[in-house]
Amino acid sequence: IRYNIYQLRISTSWHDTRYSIAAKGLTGFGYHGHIFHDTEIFMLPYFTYVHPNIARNLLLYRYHLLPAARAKAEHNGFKGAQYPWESTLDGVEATPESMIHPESGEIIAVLNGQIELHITASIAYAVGEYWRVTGDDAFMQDYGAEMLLSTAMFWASRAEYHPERNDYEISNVVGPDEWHEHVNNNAYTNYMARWNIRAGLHALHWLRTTHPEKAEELTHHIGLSDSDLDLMRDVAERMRIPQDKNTGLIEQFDGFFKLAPFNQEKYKGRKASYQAILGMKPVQEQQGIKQADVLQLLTILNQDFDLKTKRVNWDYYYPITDHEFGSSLTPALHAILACELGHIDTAYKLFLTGALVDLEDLRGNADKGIHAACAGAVWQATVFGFAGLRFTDEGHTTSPSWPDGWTRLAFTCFHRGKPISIDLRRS
Ligand code: IFM
Repeated sequence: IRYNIYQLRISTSWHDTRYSIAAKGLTGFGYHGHIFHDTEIFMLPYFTYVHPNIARNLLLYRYHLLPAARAKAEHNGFKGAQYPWESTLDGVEATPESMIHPESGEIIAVLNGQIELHITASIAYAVGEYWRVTGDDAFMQDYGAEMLLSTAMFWASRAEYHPERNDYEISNVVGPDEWHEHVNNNAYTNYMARWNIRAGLHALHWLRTTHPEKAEELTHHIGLSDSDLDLMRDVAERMRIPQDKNTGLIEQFDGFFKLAPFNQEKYKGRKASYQAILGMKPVQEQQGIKQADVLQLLTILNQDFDLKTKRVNWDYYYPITDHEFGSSLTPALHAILACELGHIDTAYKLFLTGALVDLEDLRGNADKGIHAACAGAVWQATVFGFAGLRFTDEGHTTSPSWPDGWTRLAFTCFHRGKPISIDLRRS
């Protein structure tokens, strides 16, 4: 755990707000130093809870790049701000258009820069979490509200009205599971987009109540009209979320359940990802997935879902995810839900897969640099998973799950500026 925290910590600056943390930190040339949702979803929680001033710096990096995000939205015919999937110093989309697949050697088109949209909501989510945990109203007033509203405007203009269903959809995207491209209504993207719009509306309401002149200035600055606000409310109200009302099962995207079923057992002893074994097209025709998608949603918006919904989705998606050779991002993240659902042995196995990814070079690619998102997920698995820490408006709660041999878990986090020392003993 300390090794992973060390990797996070050495990648940041105490003062500088001009850059963020690359997928490989500062340790290697993998992904060319580019910055992904890895930072906001996987690493930022550590900083928000433990070093809020660094979290603020990392969010300011995104704030400074709003002009580029606005230009990207405008270029694509949308309003507001659309952040790039891969970002560098200038915030211009830096995703390559094609690449040689590291395992299969195939030349594959990289569509993420064009259609992996959820990064915009990831950044908004990180702003929202920072505000909730730190209570830093000054940040919200000066920067956060603008980020939340500008990104909310993007989603409202990107969503497409579907007259027969009288709802809004988001078509032609890639969700976190990057093995399924050009999908419609990826549940993660739609849900996060709706969350983003609601967070923007909430921030505006807060600003109008607490600093009306600032709210006026901001709406003018970002060109937010009353009709934009009406649209935002309507999209938030009618966003399509593909979920079975009775069972709570969420369909990863329209048509996912119609794809061929996937059986991991068939590939026991394999030495590569399902995508490398099967090839790009066949993998798209099956339900095997690269990384947490629906389960990532249930983990990061934990409080939105009840236990029954978490269980039914876990039972469906956990067995069809490539935990071994898919993405390094999610095994440790899965440990949080596994703890909540009482699967402690599985949680511990997933946690070790994350904790040792670089120390034991489990994926054979540590020469390209460390897996920084995974390092963040290891911290989250420890604190949100095994300790079960949750911050609420009333304070905090813990709900420990003890892997064999663990007897104590102690750490300090900050809640609204106050240090909270947690010391859990198994006895
Ligand atoms: O951002 C990730 C993505 O979720 C999966 N592929 C690798 C990227 C960089 O780590």
